[in-house]
Amino acid sequence: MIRKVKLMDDDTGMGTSLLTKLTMERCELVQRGFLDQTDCNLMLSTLRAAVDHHAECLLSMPDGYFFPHPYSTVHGAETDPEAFLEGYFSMAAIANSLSLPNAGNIADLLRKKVECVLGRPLNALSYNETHTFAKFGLRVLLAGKNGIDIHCENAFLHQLRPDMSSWLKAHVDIERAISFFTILQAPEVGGELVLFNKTWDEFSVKLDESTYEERHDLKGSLFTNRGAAMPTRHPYRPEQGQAVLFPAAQIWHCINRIGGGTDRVTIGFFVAEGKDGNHYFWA
Ligand SMILES: O=C(O)CCC(=O)C(=O)O
Repeated sequence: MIRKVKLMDDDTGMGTSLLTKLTMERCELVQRGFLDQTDCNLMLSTLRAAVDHHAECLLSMPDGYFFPHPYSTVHGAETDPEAFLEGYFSMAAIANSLSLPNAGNIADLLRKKVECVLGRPLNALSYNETHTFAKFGLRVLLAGKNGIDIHCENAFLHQLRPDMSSWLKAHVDIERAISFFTILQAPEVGGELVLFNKTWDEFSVKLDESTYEERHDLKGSLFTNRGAAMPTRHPYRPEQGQAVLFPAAQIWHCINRIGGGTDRVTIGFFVAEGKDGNHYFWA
């Protein structure tokens, strides 16, 4: 069960204790004004130009697109898994190199701001110490579409390439990863992050064993069809510049349908403690 404790601005910079609350006590943090309007708009225009210029790095879906491809797409079912793995890291390198006009590297800027919130340094994650994972993911959810399926990150770990998932498990506490995202553009209606009172530990259903309809049913047929009680939901209304941190590996969650005429645009990454005691981030 989720301990329903919502942390607010005053809880930032608490270092280890905030990370403990997020990972072990399964709290969430919502911080307003993490980015100001100027930062949001500058990131939006820079990233829109990058998306147009590097269309090959887009992962298009019926409800929106991600840039670059998220690590979760590196699974074992590709016809040429080696080329696919290299493809992921070359797209990651393109995103990692993007800079804002006169304001520096986007990934560095976000990392530094999240380090201030968490009170801990964050290190980029490098696969086999040679290939750096993407340091952020841009997620554009289209107006009038369905948002993001009900999921928790642990529900698709089994789909990753076996060598990548065993590497991740050996290097970071991936099963207790937290997600950070900030809202660059809020929709007029909908687009809430919805946290269910269900965790992976108590309800472990693999995502590829569920239907699209179940994964978009906020009433929770994903849970009730498998004998679990009707879930309760905690929605968080999106606001431009707001940052959200929550235990995404464990807590079942989704992004509600995007109403109105404005796309929902976020940028974020995952954070987990490394087996060496440092903290790492990737997308
Ligand atoms: O709104 C976002 O950027 C993604 C939220 C989410 O589903 C996640 O972080 O796992």
